[in-house]
Amino acid sequence: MSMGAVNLSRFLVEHERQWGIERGLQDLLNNIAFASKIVSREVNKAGLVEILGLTGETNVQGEEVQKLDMFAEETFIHALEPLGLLAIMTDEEQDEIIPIPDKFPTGPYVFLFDPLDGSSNIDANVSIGTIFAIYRKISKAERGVLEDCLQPGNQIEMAGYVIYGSSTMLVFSCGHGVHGFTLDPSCGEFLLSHPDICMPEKTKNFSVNEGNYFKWEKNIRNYIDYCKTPDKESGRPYSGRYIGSLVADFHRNLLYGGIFLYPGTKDKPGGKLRLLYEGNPLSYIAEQAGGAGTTGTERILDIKPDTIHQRIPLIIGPKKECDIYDKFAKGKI
Ligand code: P6P
Repeated sequence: MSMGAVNLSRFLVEHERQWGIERGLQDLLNNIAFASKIVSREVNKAGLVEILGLTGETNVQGEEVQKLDMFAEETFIHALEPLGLLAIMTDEEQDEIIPIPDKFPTGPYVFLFDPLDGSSNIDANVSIGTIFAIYRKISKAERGVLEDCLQPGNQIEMAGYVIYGSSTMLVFSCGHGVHGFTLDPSCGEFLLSHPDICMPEKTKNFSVNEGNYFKWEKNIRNYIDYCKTPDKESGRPYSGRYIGSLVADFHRNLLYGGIFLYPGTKDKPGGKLRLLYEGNPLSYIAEQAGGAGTTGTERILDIKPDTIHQRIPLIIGPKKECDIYDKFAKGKI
């Protein structure tokens, strides 16, 4: 018999005893879900502003709506800062950490997020996403400080992403597997649609911007050539699948089995993607689903961040495939 519709808050309550999820963490995730519903509504009407002349608030102009990542950032900040759950926040759009205003109480958690990754794709109606990671405050300060935002990903309490695509999905983990919820706009609830997501062990796709091919070191080029070399036993050549929107590429590879790569280049050895807002949360999800996240020389989650906008080479995929990548990167193959 079907279990009936299970919404996010019921899922969290049902697993509270079994997983020991603190009520504060549940409240935080429920409010992240709330904020993402608001963002989803704006993302889904972005293309209509011109046609319908949607003005909404008096100050909404065409160019305002184009700044969806600013809208998303404000929506998450305004939804989460009054809750008395956060000590500090920071996000990819801000140069500095975001303190909790004095008028609000603080709490034990640290919220790091990328409000709307891939937003440059919105005009082409490509799926985009919000990515987040939640840590516990470690400093003695009552209101969090920079040190609280520079923890390694192996300290993550909860992480996830929201993908605004053909449907809006929230995928998260709090250390007990990966679970996906699909937004039912007719009732405004995220309903459990993908319990216990496991990343297939077999690599089906490889996702990389091959336009960078001649900027990579030889070892990296050798791995990409390996992905394209026919080999019956390993199922190569892998299919090339690259959307250019991280959350969309990651989500497809999580479900279908694939390796995502944004290696460093000779001019940018750190690559393009950020450790705090992309590398750590998505590597955490990948590991919880049985996969891995590596730079080619070290486990992403073990990196001690130096700065809040630090970039790292990001390779995420099936564990076996990431181990093969590491061997190529180290020149062992
Ligand atoms: P490139 C989008 O701009 C983004 O930040 C990620 O979503 C995506 O994976 C990457 O950059 C694409 O970068 O250099 O391949 O266009």
